[in-house]
Amino acid sequence: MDHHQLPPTLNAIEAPDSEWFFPKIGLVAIGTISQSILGDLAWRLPSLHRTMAIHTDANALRRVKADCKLWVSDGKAPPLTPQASQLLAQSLIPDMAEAVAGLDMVLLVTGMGGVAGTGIAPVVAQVLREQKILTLAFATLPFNFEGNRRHQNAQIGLQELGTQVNALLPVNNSDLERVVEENASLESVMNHAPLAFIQLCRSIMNSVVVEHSNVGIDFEDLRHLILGQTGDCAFGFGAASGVNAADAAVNQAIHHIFLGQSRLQQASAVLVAIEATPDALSLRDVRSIMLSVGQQLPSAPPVIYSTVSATPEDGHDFRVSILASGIARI
Ligand SMILES: Nc1nc2c(ncn2[C@@H]2O[C@H](COP(=O)(O)OP(=O)(O)OP(=O)(O)O)[C@@H](O)[C@H]2O)c(=O)[nH]1
Ligand SMILES: [Mg+2]
Repeated sequence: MDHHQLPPTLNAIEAPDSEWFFPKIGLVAIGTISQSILGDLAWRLPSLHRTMAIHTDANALRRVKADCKLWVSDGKAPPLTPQASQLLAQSLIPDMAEAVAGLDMVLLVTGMGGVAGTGIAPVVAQVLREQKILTLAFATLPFNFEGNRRHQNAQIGLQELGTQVNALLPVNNSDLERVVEENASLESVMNHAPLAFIQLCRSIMNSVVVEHSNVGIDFEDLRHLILGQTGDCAFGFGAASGVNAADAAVNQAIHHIFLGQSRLQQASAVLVAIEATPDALSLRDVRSIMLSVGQQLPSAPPVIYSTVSATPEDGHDFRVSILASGIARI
């Protein structure tokens, strides 16, 4: 044998398939928002292990597609307050625990301010925390025109939810009025933020499931560094094609209404997820995107990035999502 040639076993990396870690990710949608999330948005996520819908409204639950559905009810009258739905939810903790068992991460989606999501989401989050399942919660806050009562309930619900989850990503529905056209359909307005969240998760999931990415994210980094910060999260995104697409996309993301430069500047950790068509992605683009984000971060917090070579779903050449954590509540 040529002495330069090592015996094959010395160079071989012993990594049987069973030792690869592919996190099992579930999506739990609570209340009315489950209609849009589980209607046609969640299927855009790759490698979703389980979907679950939870609601007080049996008819609404019948209409959604989910691996598992939980009706929060005493079988008589529907609960009329968030407190009443919370009490009912508490009696279903064993069912919730069974439904989420074995998952490594959950994307929990709800709308705050009504009866179902506000009361039930903190209970689900508590179950997830007890099982040490990494939880990223996305919660919408009511439009301004929905009235004070709803806003007060929403703030209470958000507060309760925030203490139970690893990371909370609130989005103000009123901000939508500034990003969508005045005469856009109600459905497209309502879907805008949940869709953006799903697309953010798609980028993240493509990055933690190694086979889809060229620069991936370590699941433990996601758990401890990005989603483990004290404070809330915010995200922004941008998409562009053609000349200077990378710069255009990152600038849109930095200035996106859900994120806003001022919130990005407060971040104590940042994740930048880049999706681009394989022939559009160059090292120069990645460097330029990272420099643009870095310039917004005076205290130089840790920044993780991932790149996925795959045409973004909306057909653009580039999609950049920025998730900032450790920021003050909206
Ligand atoms: N952007 C967006 N916001 C939603 C959607 N569904 C609900 N919301 C918001 O979430 C808040 C709570 O939703 P509700 O339907 O009032 O509450 P619920 O949790 O379903 O409970 P109920 O009072 O039983 O209907 C609403 O005030 C809306 O602002 C949605 O699909 N998209
Ligand atoms: Mg509702």
